[in-house]
Amino acid sequence: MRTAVVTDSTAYIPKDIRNKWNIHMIPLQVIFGNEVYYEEIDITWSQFYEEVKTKDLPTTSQPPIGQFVELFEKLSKDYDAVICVHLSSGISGTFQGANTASTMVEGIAVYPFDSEISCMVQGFYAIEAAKLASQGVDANTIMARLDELKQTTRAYFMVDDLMHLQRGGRLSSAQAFIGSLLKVKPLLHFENKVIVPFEKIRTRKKAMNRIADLLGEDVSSGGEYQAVVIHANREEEAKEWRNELAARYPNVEFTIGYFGAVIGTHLGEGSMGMGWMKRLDR
Ligand code: MYR
Repeated sequence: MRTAVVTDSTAYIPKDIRNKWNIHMIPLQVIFGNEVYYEEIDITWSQFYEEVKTKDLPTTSQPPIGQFVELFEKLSKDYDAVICVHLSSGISGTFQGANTASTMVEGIAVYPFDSEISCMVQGFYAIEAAKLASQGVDANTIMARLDELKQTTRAYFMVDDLMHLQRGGRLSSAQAFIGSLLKVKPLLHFENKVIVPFEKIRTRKKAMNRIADLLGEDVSSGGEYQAVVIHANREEEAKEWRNELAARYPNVEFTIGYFGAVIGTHLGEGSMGMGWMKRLDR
């Protein structure tokens, strides 16, 4: 069985890695007034954080169904199946779009996977899927392995200004609780596919230390982990943090990722987070 792997742009997998593992990418859109940009194609993360300095705040949009149908039809010429790994269905209609498109194509079996997260943590799933597909592992087995990985996945992040999440309607919590968070740096995470506050923490440094401790709890249970430090235009700070983390957890493989244009629209510049998952035993 020949299985293709598709993900969306919010996985923020660098192009050379996508090319290496033959991962196809469908872009989401970031919209400034009448100008529509396909992120990762028309606009990089660094260009995006420059643009928002001078323009009205943008909005975002999931890919149109036709884009999925077109890609699936193209892939059906060379593949029997396609696994498509998407950002959490609780924050975007992208996963649902892939589902709908799957009913509109023939000659290829489509397996949409709800990563229940986003950014490079979603990217880790796509890369693992692509590695397995390149070994000839069938699509059902790959989906089962991705579900296994989900049990070991965690991610926490903080924002500088909750306004962005509130404005986009992506913070799921009682209004009163959100009000009480405005004076602190709440640590956020995903629960049942949506973003909820995890803990109230007063300073950025304390929040980063808390995330590092949470990683430590998981790592101490054994197994090999991969982790990604994710930043919104704070590359130097992310590198410093990664170096501290790598010294503290020498058995974890760390990479640096970013909150690109679409996710950056909803989190705002200065956001920082980390996600991790166990490596598959092969
Ligand atoms: C759309 O318009 O469909 C895209 C909506 C994206 C919402 C993004 C909300 C923030 C996600 C934070 C991810 C953090 C991962 C570690």
